[in-house]
Amino acid sequence: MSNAPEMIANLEKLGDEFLAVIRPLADEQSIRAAQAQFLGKKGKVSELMKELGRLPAGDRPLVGAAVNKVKQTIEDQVQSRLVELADAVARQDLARKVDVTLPARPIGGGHLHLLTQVRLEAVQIFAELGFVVAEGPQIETDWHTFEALAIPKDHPARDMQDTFYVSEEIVLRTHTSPVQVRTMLTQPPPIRIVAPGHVFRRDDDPTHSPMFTQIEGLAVDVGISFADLKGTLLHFVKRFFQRDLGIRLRPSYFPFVEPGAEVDMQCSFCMGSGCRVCKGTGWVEIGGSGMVDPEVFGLCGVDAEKYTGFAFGMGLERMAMLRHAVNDIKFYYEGDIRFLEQF
Ligand code: 2U9
Repeated sequence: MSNAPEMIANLEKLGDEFLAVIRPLADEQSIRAAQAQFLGKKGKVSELMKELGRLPAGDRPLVGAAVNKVKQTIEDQVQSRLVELADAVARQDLARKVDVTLPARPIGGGHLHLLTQVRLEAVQIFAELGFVVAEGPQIETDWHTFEALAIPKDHPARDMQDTFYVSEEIVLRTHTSPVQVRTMLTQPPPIRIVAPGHVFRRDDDPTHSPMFTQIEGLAVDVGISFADLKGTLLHFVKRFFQRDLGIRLRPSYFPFVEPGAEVDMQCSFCMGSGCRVCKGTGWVEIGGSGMVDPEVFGLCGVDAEKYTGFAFGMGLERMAMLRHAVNDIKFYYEGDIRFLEQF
């Protein structure tokens, strides 16, 4: 049968013992193991505490206080030993020699996506000619997308663009033309706008994607002529490709322009002498254009007796393909860094 002074002496001895045990330990894991050996459920302190119940009630507070004291001592020692160890590691780190003459590791900076670069450049070139950017919704009404451009529901031109329908009256825009429609409906001429943005068509092959990026332009004023259209497009091509390339306008049909023309430019790869890219012809197609059909003016609230206007459209993926020899449209959207970081 233990007595209080004996137990208190044993507890103090345990404190000293712990100190001796952890002094040589040099890592957190073994320090924690030693801590468990003394303070754990089956630890040495707990074993001693079992005898607490056999003491006369009057002695228990005194011994209880001694138990708390030794527990506290052990905790404090664990804490201070861990701090010592951390300090030692930090000192070792600081003592490491650093060769300040070594070249720095390169920091991989990001940059704008190729299509964003091309869009901003195109917008910049048209801005220099007095065009401002106009934007509109990608989910559009059938009316703004087709009807206002003189393409009624039974018109064969609807088959030219396979449309994603949200409902009977709501579509994903197949071109950015509804932006021009909305502009004409809300602001009087003179109008000079470019509408860059995503468009959607049910298409998917190496040169077509169900979503792609267009830039369309519209100029409406008194006395706008086909020559203004050609001058605008010629300036754009020369600036965008940074070469003295010619363009030609080939008669073609689009329901919203009259006359309409497909736009070709001299091949920027062979400068017009004929190569694989232009299939030996010296010319590549870059878009479509024309004079706004008076019927469209009527539908969009513009006085066709007073005003004339030209419009054009280009695919930005195609422009970037022609400038950088990209041969598959999917590269733009896959997010493969090996492709993207080349531009
Ligand atoms: C309004 C009036 C006229 C825009 C035009 C084209 C011809 C054209 C294609 C080029 C390549 C689309 O991205 S593409 O597939 N565009 O051929 N676009 S005229 O004419 C308009 C637009 C709006 C109110």
